[in-house]
Amino acid sequence: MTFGHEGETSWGDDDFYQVWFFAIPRDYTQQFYIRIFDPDTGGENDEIQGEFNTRCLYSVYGGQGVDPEKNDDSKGLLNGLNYKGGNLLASRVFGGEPRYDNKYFTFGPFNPTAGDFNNKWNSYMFKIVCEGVSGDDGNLYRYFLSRDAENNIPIEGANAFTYEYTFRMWNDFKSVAHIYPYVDTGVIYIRLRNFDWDSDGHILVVSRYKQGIDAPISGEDFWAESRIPIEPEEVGSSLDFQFHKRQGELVKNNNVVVTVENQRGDALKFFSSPIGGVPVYQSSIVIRKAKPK
Ligand SMILES: [Ca+2]
Ligand SMILES: [Ca+2]
Ligand SMILES: [Ca+2]
Ligand SMILES: [Ca+2]
Repeated sequence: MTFGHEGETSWGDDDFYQVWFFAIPRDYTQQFYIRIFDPDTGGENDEIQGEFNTRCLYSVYGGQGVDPEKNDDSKGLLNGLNYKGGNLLASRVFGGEPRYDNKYFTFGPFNPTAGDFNNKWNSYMFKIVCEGVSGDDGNLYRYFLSRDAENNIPIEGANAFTYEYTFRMWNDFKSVAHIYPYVDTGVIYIRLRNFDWDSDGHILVVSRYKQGIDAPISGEDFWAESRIPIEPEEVGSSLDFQFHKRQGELVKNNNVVVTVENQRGDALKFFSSPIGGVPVYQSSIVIRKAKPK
């Protein structure tokens, strides 16, 4: 979710832009595409304020300056820093465009080697920025990193991550939203920050070690922050952050922002398919003595 920058942060977007990264594994040597579902602001899915007058600029970057591990500014966490590091490979502005309403637009093809190579991940890094350059409405959209221009065909071993995720909660009571941050070696605790949660339910942190820790949520137009300790048993696995809606009166179109960092300030990557599967709490094994006969 990204709002036009003339919007109000109380609608759930703290900074009116969003940065996402794609990591393409080195062994993938074909071209690829970045597909955007409902890139326009208008018609289906989007959130009107007054009349639809929002334009969003999407920009794709490759080359040096993209990799957030080498260029801290690239993360897009702090306003005013140059989060546009890298070479501009493609860009397009969308206003209200019925042609792309509730449909896909495709950027590309791109060559993997046009990315910023990261040795640790053995991957080429790309970045896409969506900015609400005018207007005040909310733009809901979805990215798909694809092998194909016309269909969503995933690239094996690729992933996407962000340092600050702005999204809309479900518009029903039952559905639970999840993110699955991966806990790498060396993590002692994580810092969860959330913005404009509108006191909508609760955040539950589940792992194979945690049965469910409640994290504080924010209300209207402010950040809440908490520290969650990480146990050695959780290193090398994914956490499950569950976003449960408040029951009773439905909080509609609840747009929120969430960030998760480790104790060094490095963001944890959110995987759409958690590594090692969705974590399941393992209750301690009860060792029973054999019954005396
Ligand atoms: Ca739309
Ligand atoms: Ca408007
Ligand atoms: Ca949209
Ligand atoms: Ca909100």
